[in-house]
Amino acid sequence: LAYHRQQLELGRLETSSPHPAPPSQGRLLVVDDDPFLRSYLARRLRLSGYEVDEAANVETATRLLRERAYDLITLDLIMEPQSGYELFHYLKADPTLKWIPLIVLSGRGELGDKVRCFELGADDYITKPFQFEEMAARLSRLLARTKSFEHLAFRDPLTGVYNRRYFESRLHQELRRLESEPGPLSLAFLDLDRFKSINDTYGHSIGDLILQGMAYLLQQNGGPGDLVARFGGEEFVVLFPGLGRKEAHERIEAVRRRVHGQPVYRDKEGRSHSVTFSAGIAEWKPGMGGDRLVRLADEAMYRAKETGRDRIIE
Ligand code: GH3
Ligand code: MG
Ligand code: MG
Ligand code: MG
Repeated sequence: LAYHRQQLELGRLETSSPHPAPPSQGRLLVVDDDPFLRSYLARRLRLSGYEVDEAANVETATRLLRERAYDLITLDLIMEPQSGYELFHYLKADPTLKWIPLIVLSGRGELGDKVRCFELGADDYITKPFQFEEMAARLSRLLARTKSFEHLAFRDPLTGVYNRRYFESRLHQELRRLESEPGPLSLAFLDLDRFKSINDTYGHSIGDLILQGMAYLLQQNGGPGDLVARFGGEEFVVLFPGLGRKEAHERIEAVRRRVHGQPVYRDKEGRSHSVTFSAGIAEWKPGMGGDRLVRLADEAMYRAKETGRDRIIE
């Protein structure tokens, strides 16, 4: 166990940069038609460590929401030509958007508006004028609660990468995005080779450490837009938005070489062994559903098994 941990530590040292950028506190969307309030709020939030996008109307907000994932939205109610209520209807109709935390920031203080917003799914309601500090404190609390909930719901507890549930919802979201903006998207399906015999020979806890190391390497080698998830027992998937199958193949090949060359466990005679995996790559084509894309990658992975393992097939 200690030996394997040491190997993982080495991997970490190699790749960690000496001056990492401070992590973002989250990506926010500020929707307000008042340019002064909007830029004031955006500037203060950026100074507090958030990444902030601004939208002056509902149309811009919906476009931004299709293009990228947000951690929280602040929403003005009185806007032209569509009111903030229209954005509620858009968000709540979409399973991938309906749970984004939302704070209403409104000049309307009537009880009826407040109740209606909460009924429509708002998480908080702040009336203008407001003090930035109070608003930021409420926002930070809401984000923290959402993050811990998402961690439980969407992460695999053993490896820390996304779970299958999250992968499937993101795949669905990416495919919808491609309907309006066509582009490449590829998927890799990985399965560790002869993993049962590693478990049988060295025990389940060594097997668990190897799964953790594998997840770690996949994330280390990924680009910023890639999504790594544990699909099942010793199976991982990597979604590559914006990449064709050749580029996706190259990314996974880099991982294959690294895993292949890295001694992970020692047998009783003291010999070092590495773990290998077989992978299949599939590229999305217009009209293809998510299930079919996964099946194609899985079928390619099986061909990699049949033709000798430790390889990648498109
Ligand atoms: P192949 O090369 O054909 O994929 O052979 P394999 O042995 O990897 O395939 P098989 O599907 O027969 O075995 C998968 C093994 O993965 C069986 C199971 O014990 C192991 N496994 C699944 N989940 C976990 C886990 O969370 N921890 C550990 N340690 N092992 C796991
Ligand atoms: Mg307004
Ligand atoms: Mg398997
Ligand atoms: Mg296997």
